[in-house]
Amino acid sequence: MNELVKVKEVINQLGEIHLDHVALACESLTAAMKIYQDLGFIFSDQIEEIVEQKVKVAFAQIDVSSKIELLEPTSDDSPVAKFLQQKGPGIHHLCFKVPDIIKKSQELKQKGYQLLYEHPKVGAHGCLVNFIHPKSAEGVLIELSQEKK
Ligand code: CMX
Repeated sequence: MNELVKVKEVINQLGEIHLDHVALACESLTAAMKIYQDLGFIFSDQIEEIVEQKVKVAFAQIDVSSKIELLEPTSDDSPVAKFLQQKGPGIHHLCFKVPDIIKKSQELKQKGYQLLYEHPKVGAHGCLVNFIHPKSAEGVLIELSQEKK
């Protein structure tokens, strides 16, 4: 089987959901960025503030569709500040890109998952986002994100 056929087979198995980013909570974006820059990753020039989530974020592409997102809290009552106090820096959440966040949230609610928001909110890059509470996902905070249209 040649490489192109293998790649097409994998793409067919992926369906309509894929990993968008792995988010890492840190005390300082600058210090955390250095680690991944030393590994060879390149961050987009822009550090974005997501006012709604009380964080500053920096992204580096890790493959054709996925990124690392570094998260630094902008205030003491940010969910990321609370996470850092409880657990220290480390992996904070996984984010999966979905084509229709309202449809996906409804499906998941019907299956008994606890979604954080009744309606999606605006996240990084203007995407619509919602989260599955870690208590209903085996201890992992899962973000769902839909590209802005
Ligand atoms: N991953 C795994 N477990 C987590 C967690 C995380 N990121 N955040 C909290 N928890 C755990 C806590 O350790 C705690 O566990 P125990 O009860 O066993 O001690 C439990 O979940 C409850 O945590 P809490 O902080 O006391 O509870 P809250 O309900 O106040 O907050 C959460 C948890 C997930 C609702 C809150 O962090 C939140 O709203 N997160 C979503 C928003 C967010 O994280 N925004 C930043 C990302 C921005 C972006 O990328 O767009």
